[in-house]
Amino acid sequence: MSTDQEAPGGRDAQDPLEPRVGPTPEGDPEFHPYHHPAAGWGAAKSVTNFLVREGALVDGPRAIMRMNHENTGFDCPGCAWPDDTKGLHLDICENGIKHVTWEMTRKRVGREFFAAHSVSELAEWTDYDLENEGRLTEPMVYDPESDHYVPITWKDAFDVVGRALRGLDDPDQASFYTSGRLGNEATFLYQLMARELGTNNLPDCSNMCHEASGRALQDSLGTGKGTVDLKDWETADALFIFGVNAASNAPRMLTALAEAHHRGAQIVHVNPLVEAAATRTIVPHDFTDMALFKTTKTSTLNLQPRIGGDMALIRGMAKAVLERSATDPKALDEEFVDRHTSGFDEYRALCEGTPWEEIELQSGLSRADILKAAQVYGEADRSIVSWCLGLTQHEHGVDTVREIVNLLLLRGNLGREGAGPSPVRGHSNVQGNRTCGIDHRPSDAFLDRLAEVCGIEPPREHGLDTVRTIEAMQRGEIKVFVGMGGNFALAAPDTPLTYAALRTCDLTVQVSTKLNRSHIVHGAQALILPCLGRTEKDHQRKGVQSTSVEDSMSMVHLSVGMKRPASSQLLSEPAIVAGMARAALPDSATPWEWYIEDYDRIRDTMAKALDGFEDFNRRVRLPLGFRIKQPARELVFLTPSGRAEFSSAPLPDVVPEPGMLALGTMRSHDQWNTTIYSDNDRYRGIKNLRTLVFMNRADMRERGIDDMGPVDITSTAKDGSRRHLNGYLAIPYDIPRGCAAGYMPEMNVLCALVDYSTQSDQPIMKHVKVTIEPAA
Ligand SMILES: Nc1nc2c(c(=O)[nH]1)N[C@H]1C(S)=C(S)[C@@H](COP(=O)(O)OP(=O)(O)OC[C@H]3O[C@@H](n4cnc5c(=O)[nH]c(N)nc54)[C@H](O)[C@@H]3O)O[C@H]1N2
Ligand SMILES: Nc1nc2c(c(=O)[nH]1)N[C@H]1C(S)=C(S)[C@@H](COP(=O)(O)OP(=O)(O)OC[C@H]3O[C@@H](n4cnc5c(=O)[nH]c(N)nc54)[C@H](O)[C@@H]3O)O[C@H]1N2
Ligand SMILES: [Mo]
Repeated sequence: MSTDQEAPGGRDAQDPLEPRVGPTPEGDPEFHPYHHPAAGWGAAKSVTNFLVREGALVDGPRAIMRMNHENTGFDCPGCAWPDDTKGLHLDICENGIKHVTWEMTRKRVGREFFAAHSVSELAEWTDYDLENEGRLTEPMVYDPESDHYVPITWKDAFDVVGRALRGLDDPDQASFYTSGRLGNEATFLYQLMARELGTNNLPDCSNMCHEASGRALQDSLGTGKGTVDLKDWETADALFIFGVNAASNAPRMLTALAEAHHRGAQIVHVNPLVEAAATRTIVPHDFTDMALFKTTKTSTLNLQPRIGGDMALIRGMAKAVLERSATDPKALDEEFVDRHTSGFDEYRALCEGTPWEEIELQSGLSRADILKAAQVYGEADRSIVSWCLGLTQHEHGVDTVREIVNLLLLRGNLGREGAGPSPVRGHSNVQGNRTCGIDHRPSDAFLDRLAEVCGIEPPREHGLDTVRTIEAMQRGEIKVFVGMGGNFALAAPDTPLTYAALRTCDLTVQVSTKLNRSHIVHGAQALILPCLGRTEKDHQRKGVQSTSVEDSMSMVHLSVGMKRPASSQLLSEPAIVAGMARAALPDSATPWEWYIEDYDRIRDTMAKALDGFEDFNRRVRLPLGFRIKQPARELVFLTPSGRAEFSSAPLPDVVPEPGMLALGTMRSHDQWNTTIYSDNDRYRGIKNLRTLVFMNRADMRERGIDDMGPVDITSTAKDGSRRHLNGYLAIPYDIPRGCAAGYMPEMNVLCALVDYSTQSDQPIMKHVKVTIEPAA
């Protein structure tokens, strides 16, 4: 890989030419289109192989039975889909099991490992091999003399952090990253520490994920979250699923889709790729279905827009509703629109003024197809629209989500059973992180209350998000970077530039469970602080502690670890935050140590400081926990007009320029973000290959590219700079012309840091402008 325009700060000789992420292939690359249902026996086989590989055949199944059990088990860290409320199913899936097993592995990375391998040597390893070494067992510090990580005591490690933070000229020289699996209690303490120090520099994985959804829903409805819950999913007449690969990334949604199909609901999938969840499934945990190979359809209509074409499709659906309302008084819910919304006239004029030709061109769909979707919507009494990254990681992510709300408002699909917006969040507690204060743009109301309850003076200036943190590092303005989970180096865009940025720091601290790239790409000083995983027992002075998490549908419940920790030296995440905070803020009046003795005490403070957390300790112990109140669900809109706001944004031009393609970066079935389980992608028919690009066969022919032939990919950024990936294999796939797709995190090399959305500041990871040519 090379960039014509060198990344500022230069590149270190020890960086491999391009990130080598996946495992060394076990055989030749294969591609055989997949024709089986999602989940079922393929999933069962894949799980068994995984349990064997991780040596977890004994503990694994026992732990899995305790997953997602109302308040007596641990919350599956695999995704943010809510738990089954009826308790009818064993509420688990293939990828959840893999994720948990990955944490419970018997493999360990101890001091002997670090003594045997220098950091320069580890830099040559693949990311798969790094993580595959197993669980971290004790705190380690980087020793520049020997280029090895060496053991350090917890006390000394906290002193290193404390000294670095105390020595800053300005607290804004520190940046505190969070990856969305951190429990609510640790989250609250973490943001408290940052704000007590005096900074709102709290970037998080949301900045790359659903920032657009939060901002859009906040602007439209005054509530930055979805308004529906699982019961609504069970009563909707129509479900519209945009831009999510549910069979891989939210597999428990398959159950909801199968149930919806059973009761005759309409299910419309909108995705440039027809993903496995858009066909049929064997309900993953329904053993009768499994035994009988009984499959259930999970779709009634599939639409394949061009990449970025969703907003035009939704505009077309809205236009059709309005056209129909001329003859059908029930097409539009005028009473709802009059009573609860603002901006309708302008929006109606916009829809009427947008010609069908433009809608067809920008969506890549025919008018007839758009009308099919509009008909489903028009005939359903109750509709839910759900979406994930296929909609958010675009320049116009905010506008598209607001367009969804526009469509819902037209027919009063809000504030009643079976209807509303339903974003599918990513990390298992990413929504809880935001609720509990991980926000680089906190509201004054939030800060006022924090100040009053916690007796601190929080800074008022907005802080840095993920992209802005990397930019500030490039300018040498960030001295200390703390990663509370996650793998910042590999997850962020513009890989070589992010590496160089991290290396400008005086100190990088990574709180992690497994070895990853962010330990190898580090600042002048570097710490690895190993923590308990969610499956593990957290013993503190007052006994075994539990933490709380919030799912995609705003349910907050407890998660209790049940396994013996991977090492006796691990600390819990709340304890690590408290340790760093005490070292950095020796005179702090916050009772850090007292909080850690009993997390109920943290929850008591949270109950006072956070909206919707009244009586937290009692309510979180209710059988299914509790639901955070959603004002918009009650038709209370905390917007300037006090009403739900229609937005009237022009359609973006998403048609690729001649010769260019729009490339979406996405996950394979066998990976969890930067964690790669294998180089197979079962549902897309891929074996032994990650360095690939899915293309339309006509686009391949036009460029003289053979099936599975090697290609060079070049992206062009806003500022004209180019980035390359060479020698990828082109897979002929059912994807619209002008579109291409491939895997993150490898393809982050193609995502320029400057290419972030001006609406959400999210990196534009689903619409990279590329050319693809046969390999030179
Ligand atoms: N097993 C597993 N589960 C996970 C994760 C994981 O890596 N592995 N990651 C978790 C996280 S953090 C997140 S955020 C979620 C991510 O869940 P997803 O959003 O499903 O993630 P992606 O794989 O990025 O895939 C997005 C989908 O968007 C489609 N797409 C691309 N461009 C467009 C477009 O312009 N329009 C439309 N309509 N669709 C488009 C792609 O074809 C793909 O199906 O999953 C979470 N759950
Ligand atoms: N090109 C491209 N890039 C993307 C995306 C994309 O679609 N395309 N998606 C973006 C999205 S949606 C996201 S969310 C980010 C993901 O970004 P991150 O959340 O930063 O990355 P992960 O891969 O989820 O982090 C994995 C690491 O988390 C650590 N870990 C695991 N469990 C625990 C735990 O319990 N506690 C702690 N402290 N650490 C733990 C392990 O050490 C593991 O190596 O990537 C983003 N990057
Ligand atoms: Mo995410």
